[in-house]
Amino acid sequence: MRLSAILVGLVLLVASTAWAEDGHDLWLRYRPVEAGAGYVPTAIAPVADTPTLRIARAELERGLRGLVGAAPAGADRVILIGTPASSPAIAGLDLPLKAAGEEGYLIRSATFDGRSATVIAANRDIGVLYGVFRYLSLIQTRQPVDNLAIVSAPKIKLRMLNHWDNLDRTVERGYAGQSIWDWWKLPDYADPRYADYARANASLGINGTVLNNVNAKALSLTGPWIAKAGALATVFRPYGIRVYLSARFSAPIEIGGLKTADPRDPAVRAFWKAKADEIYKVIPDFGGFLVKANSEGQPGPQDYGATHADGANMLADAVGPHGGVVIWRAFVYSHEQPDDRAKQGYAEFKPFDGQFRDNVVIQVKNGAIDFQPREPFHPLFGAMPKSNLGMEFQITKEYLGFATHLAYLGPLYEETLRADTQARGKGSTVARVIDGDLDGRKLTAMAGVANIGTDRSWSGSHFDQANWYVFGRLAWDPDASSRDIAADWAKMTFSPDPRFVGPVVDLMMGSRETVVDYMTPLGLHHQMGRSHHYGPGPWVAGGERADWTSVYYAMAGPDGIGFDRTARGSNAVAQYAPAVGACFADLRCVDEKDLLWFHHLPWDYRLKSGQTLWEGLVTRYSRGVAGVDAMGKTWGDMAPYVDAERHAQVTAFLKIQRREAQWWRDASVSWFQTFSQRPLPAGEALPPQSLDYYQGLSFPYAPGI
Ligand code: BDP
Repeated sequence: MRLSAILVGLVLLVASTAWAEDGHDLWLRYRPVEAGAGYVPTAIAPVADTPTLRIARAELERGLRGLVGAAPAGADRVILIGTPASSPAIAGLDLPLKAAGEEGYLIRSATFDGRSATVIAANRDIGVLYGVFRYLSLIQTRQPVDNLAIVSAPKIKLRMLNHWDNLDRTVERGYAGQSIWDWWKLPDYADPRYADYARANASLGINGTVLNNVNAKALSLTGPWIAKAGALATVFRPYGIRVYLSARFSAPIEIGGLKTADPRDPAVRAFWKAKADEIYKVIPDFGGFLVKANSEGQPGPQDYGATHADGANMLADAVGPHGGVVIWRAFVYSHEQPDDRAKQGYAEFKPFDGQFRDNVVIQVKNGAIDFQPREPFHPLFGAMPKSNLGMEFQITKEYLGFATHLAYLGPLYEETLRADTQARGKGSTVARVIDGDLDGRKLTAMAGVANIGTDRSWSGSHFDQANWYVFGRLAWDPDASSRDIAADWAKMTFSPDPRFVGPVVDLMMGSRETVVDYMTPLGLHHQMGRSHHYGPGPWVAGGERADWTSVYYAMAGPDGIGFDRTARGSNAVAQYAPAVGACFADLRCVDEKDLLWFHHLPWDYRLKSGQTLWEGLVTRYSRGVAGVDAMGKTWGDMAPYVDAERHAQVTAFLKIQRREAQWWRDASVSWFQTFSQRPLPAGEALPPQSLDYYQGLSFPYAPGI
């Protein structure tokens, strides 16, 4: 009796731990498909023994075993994987592999040795690995695999993560624990997580990673640290991932014993050449340098009266002979410059179009300020046809509620990529600028500021994994639909049950707009708490620089609210193609979602709804709060489809988000009402606390700084 009770207990324990999930498996869970789903066990034909093909084969085996079970001996279906060079069988099929390019793949249904076969072929091993992940994802998302004719190749060449990881393992704007790079134990010990990380990235086609913060330390370029980076590069290599380092521009002074870092100085140039040679000895496929120069106090060429082009080209000449690139950030602005911060990146870079080396990429943030919940696209896109322009998105949610707010960033990325710069006439989308199509550029890039850390879930929350995922998918194909990607992710990460996928994809697709509503509706921006950027801080003023305050951006006063970027104001609209700028400047044309980004308007200005601006603002804040309520309700209904552990975490985080959305609404309404001097619209609740209360809150230990 007692023994059987123990046994039952044990069985229950095993069953529940088998199904408890902590998110560590990401979208690569490979749980068994439902009986009757129509997938059958499949044998894998012998595969050539190269480092990458070994990984591809192991992945295929692992995926198939998990999803459909191991194939019995003599299974009548077989999968062939490889390249024509490594597999005579694949060479014999004479496949049209040209379209797959360097990194793409082809998946075909065929007959082989009288058996029905699936062929996953590529020109290079890495394409085979990408193809294997794609094939498995078809089963994971329950698509038919019997009659396949897929060709896929990435539209963007450098698809990379930027880690803002410091050498002490803190992560700037990181909300998922410590840095996954255990620098202290490197290079001697390579944590198994590094391979898991590479595997997850390879499943998306990400092929580069910048290991350290753009606010870089010169130390990371010294011998011992190059060795550490080298150990990581060794792990990542078979997964097709190259390592890059952020370079501190003043390194020649700090670690080279020079008096200057002037890019025109021969000794400085020699320092960087020698440094590049030293790195390439350890890391022969080193990707290159990422540089933040003359921005937010970082050193740069302008300290010596030289230009961004001088600085970037000097580094490009150092890494160029080794095949490396320099990624030079356009996120530059200075508080000594009185002009609108939104104009400064364009003003500093546009004049140098055509002066950067071929192996330089100018990396431009999606918008002209800084990763806000919503920004119009950056005016540099389309404005530098003779330069390589890359995209920088933020995956970590510095400005969208850290790890605890649910905000799927797919729609944000898609909104930017689909925006029409009209630079070469209609249809000149940002996607076409950065995939090189618009101006025939070959070196193309898309970077995402990573949200990865030591947290078991990698990203600090389950839904934040979707942001890593959608970033990778869009870097492969910037024209893909964020809704389709959300559906794939939800099926793979949680459940393919349509009763789950439908509501959850809708929830995800609306989530970012909900955050915009309760934080910064109608084109408001930069209204968060000072320095840590946590919570509302529309009153933030004074301090070391005006362009780090909220009042600089909202310009609220008794006369109204919003930043006038028309010709009457800063004239930032003039940095866009004429038709685009004219629309932004015209109240009849500009989308209301960008209204206060471009216009300063009276509180009684009439919105399209007929409400006054003040009423519209308040109702949008409240709509945001209601949006979180609705997400909570939907998620509650999803309990039958999700394991208890992950369901509980998402539920708890949604409660935090609900409370903080209310706080954003109440604090913002209280503050702006001091200027509008108008009552709240009928039915709107008064903020429960005084403005003093909201202003008095302080968060010295908020994460991410
Ligand atoms: C801002 C962050 C800051 C970064 C900076 C950058 O607040 O921590 O260093 O961007 O991109 O968003 O360089």
